[in-house]
Amino acid sequence: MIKTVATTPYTDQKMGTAGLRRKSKIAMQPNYVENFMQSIFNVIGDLSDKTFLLGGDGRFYNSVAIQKIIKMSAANGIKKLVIGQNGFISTPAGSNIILKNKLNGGFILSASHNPGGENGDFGIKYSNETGGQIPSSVSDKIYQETLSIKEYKICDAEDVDLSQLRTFTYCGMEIEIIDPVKDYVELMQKIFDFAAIKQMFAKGFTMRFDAMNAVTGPYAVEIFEHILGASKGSVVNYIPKEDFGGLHPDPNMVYAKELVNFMFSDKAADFGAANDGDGDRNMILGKSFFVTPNDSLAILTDNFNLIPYYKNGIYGVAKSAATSTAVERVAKAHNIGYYEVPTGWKYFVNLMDSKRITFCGEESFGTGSSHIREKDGIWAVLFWLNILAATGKTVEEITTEHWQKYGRSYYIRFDFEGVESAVADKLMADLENKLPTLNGKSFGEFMVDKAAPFVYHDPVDGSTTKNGLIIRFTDGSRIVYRLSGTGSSGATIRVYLERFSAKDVLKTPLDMVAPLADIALEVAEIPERTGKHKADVIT
Ligand code: VG1
Ligand code: CO
Repeated sequence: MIKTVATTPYTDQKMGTAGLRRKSKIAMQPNYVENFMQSIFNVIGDLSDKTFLLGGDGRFYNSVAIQKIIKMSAANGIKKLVIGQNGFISTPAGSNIILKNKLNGGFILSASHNPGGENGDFGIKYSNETGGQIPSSVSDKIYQETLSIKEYKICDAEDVDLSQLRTFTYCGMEIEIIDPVKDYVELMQKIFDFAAIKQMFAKGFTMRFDAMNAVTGPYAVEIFEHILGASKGSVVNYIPKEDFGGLHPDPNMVYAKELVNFMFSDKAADFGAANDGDGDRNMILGKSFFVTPNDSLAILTDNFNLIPYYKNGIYGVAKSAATSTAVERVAKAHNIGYYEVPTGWKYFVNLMDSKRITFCGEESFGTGSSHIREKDGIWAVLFWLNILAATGKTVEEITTEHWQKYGRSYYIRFDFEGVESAVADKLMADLENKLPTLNGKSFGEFMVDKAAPFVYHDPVDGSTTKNGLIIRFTDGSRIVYRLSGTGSSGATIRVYLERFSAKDVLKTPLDMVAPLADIALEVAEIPERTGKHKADVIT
């Protein structure tokens, strides 16, 4: 039943910040998924003793791709696949399964926060035995392999029925179909004080969780409504849909509009939250109040001792370079380790494995801890609920008290989307060359302290990664520039603006960073080079 099929390479199968992401129509080309998967298998080598996890966020084309991957896994001699029922598993739940069952890795079919559907994006994230996504050294090898691939192996058999929980043999390979929710729920129950949260709901606390028609719906209904007792209907958009019901499943102020409008209306719940397509991102809202992911990371870290699982102490905390410095002040106050890494969760994995950090986060609505090796949307929501239950305070009170104690890093991200790749690359290259000339220069009240590329030396594997350009000012303000690595066409220039204020903590972020925005656009010549005078997305 095993066939060897001749193929020719695609030249665009390089993984980005988190796996391979392409327009669905690109991924649907003949042998596209097959070439990519065979390249991974070739790089791994002997597969006869390997067990992998397989699942996804349920987006368009997953149901086709998953059957291809099952048949190829069998043909390539993989020992066993553990598959989420109906092909579903969230990215954090998948990481937990890999770690808990000591699997050799896993494949999550998701383009994460990117829109889905035939005209949206498809993606594959590849994790290894750490439970986290592979380092660039491995993805580089896979990319090289995709450029010379000549054939792939596939088992010529019927599609597998993924709807029943069972273990069976298929084409000589063992398959176990698992409940994607159960183990994840058990993990959350080990970490948080479910009894306290349940009591808070019993007293009338209200929440709205927007699953954005993506993978977290079943997890959220089970945890928030069934177990914790949030009233029925607290979880909205909870049925995963192939095109996410047309939503852009990116939980932020722009794309989670329905939730934001509700939470800023007079009908608002006490607490609001949303997750992204594959369940690793989170947005936190109070009544007419938004918590930036930067502040959220700082607040969670500051309150670790309220959570049963962390109350004996935490090793340290890390953030991506583009994330605000709010958590740095918390790390100093608690005298714990503090690290700054390039954008992408894979850079946190070594720090967690070597017990340098417990918490980590990114400005892009990602927060997590060493309970797994991916960011974790529902974990962050439960952490907030646990803080609210333990303190009896509101989201707004927790956050403003935090600012009063530590000062506030006003923070805004500008995205300039759909820029021609050559234009974006040149802009970044020219800006990098210009950086040394900016040192000591003044722009109005802001004086440049240091302008340099961000270079990370991994303390565990010794690798060096360069990602982004940073202009730091003498007052602690920062401008960070980098190109997105998750888009499926063209380039997105991200400009991250941060301004610190020790005392003045109740101003409007956009007003506070406005002078930095002017400097950022001017220095990089964004309007002249891209024709854009305004960002396409402001978060
Ligand atoms: C973006 C975010 C980054 C995040 C990545 C994956 O990458 O900025 O912080 O880790 O998406 O998130 P980029 O290269 O486009 O800036 V997910 O939820 O899409 O896996
Ligand atoms: Co995601």
